[in-house]
Amino acid sequence: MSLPKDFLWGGATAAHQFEGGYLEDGKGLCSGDVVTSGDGRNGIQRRVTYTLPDGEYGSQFVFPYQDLPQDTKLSCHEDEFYPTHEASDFYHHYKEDIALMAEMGFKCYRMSINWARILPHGDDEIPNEKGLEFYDRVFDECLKYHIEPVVTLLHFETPVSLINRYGAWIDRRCVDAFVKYCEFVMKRYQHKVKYWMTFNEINNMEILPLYAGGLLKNDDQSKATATYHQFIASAKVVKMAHEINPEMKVGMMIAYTAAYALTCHPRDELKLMKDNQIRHFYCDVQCRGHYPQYKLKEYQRNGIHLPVLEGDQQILKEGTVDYIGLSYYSSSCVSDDEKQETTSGNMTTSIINPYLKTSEWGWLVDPVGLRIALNQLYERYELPLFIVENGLGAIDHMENGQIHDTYRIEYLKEHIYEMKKAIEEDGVDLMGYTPWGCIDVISAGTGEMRKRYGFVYVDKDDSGNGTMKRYKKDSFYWYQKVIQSNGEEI
Ligand code: P53
Repeated sequence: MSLPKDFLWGGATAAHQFEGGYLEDGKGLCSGDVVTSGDGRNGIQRRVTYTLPDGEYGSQFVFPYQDLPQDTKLSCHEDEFYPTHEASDFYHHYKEDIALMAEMGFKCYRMSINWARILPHGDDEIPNEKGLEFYDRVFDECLKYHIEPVVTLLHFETPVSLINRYGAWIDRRCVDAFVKYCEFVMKRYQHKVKYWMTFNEINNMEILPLYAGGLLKNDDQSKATATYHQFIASAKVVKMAHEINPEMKVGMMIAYTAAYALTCHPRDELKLMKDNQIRHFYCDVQCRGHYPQYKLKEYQRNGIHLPVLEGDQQILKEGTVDYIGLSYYSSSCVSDDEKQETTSGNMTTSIINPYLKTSEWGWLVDPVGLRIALNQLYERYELPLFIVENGLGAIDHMENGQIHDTYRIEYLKEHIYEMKKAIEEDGVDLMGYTPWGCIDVISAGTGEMRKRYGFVYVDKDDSGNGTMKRYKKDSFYWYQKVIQSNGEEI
């Protein structure tokens, strides 16, 4: 048995973590541009920076997140270092980078369009032609090598102007702005891009409301409202995409983990059931087209109201997604016993699983969990799946221009092995596999450069120093063989 011939091997990045050129050619600020570094150690997390009405400047942790002061305006400050401003400078290296992807044999490249590059204020009447031209050049370069672009429409990049004017996704106007932005790019690129995803890790609204929804608040009502608006926006975009060009496929995207109960105690199992509901809620709405009962009951219990307008039910129903994109890095373990010790990699917290090792950043490593995750999603929704992120964030050491990243090869090899089992033995319909940060990018969780995922090393450090030169790691040659053999040689 082997993988389908058209299996989409590739790699993934996001605009704000990879492109740099943060104000170039008319781009506006996005939420990813106003966040500093912070590796989570010594209690220092990434901070979002802002200005108060009296001109005072302040900052606050992105995680754990708290409501920002009233009338805050997000802004950059000259004394701070913002790692995404230059990032890996794909903006000026795209030809070289796409050539490297082609050399590895990529069939697809998952990337995001930065909304504020197209509409600097998020809702401009006329799109920024220079921004549109940049992505034309990127897509043309991909297509030259027969690399299929896979585009995320919003990957933690809500325009700051929308946040400052009306709180972004908390306001229905953001739905209209997003749909308009999508109309511009989908019409423009319909003959270049077939695969789209609406919101990256839509479920990150739970823990990272600034990233996921451009929210300045962290209360449950705000998050429920913003999520509702994103569901409506996504559904509208799916329908619109099919009208613009029926060939286009639009997926949702979720951060997925296989979750386990620590023991077979019924209370642990119940905890697991609830934990899975938190996760599946997003897929339930986007794949089935309506809110599940358990969520409506929860909202009712907690006095949360959804900003429903007439016709919304129909919109959700008509805009179910074509496929499910997922990120998978680790599994998690739950227990009803609150005294259980947790592993707290930044932003992913789990009860320690005695059978699993953790990465240097505290993320549980669990390849079998990937097979379980794929089966869970496929059984539940029977929609094609697409692993659009997976990988190991690790520190690489360069010796004489070489990087021997055996740990990364090991991680990916084990995950690909389980992924193949899910396809070949369990019959999961999987469209493709795009490991995260295929060329080193800035970490979303920490803003670090040294938390690297790539097959290609970018010479740059956490303070922004370096030549930006690209070096092929050992994993580059390994992945090249994997793709060449369509997953037979891992
Ligand atoms: P980093 C956790 C925290 C932040 C973003 O993460 C995350 C996750 C994992 O679910 O999601 C994705 O860079 C995200 C990417 C991100 C990647 O995980 O903190 O879609 O933007 O870079 C890896 O190691």
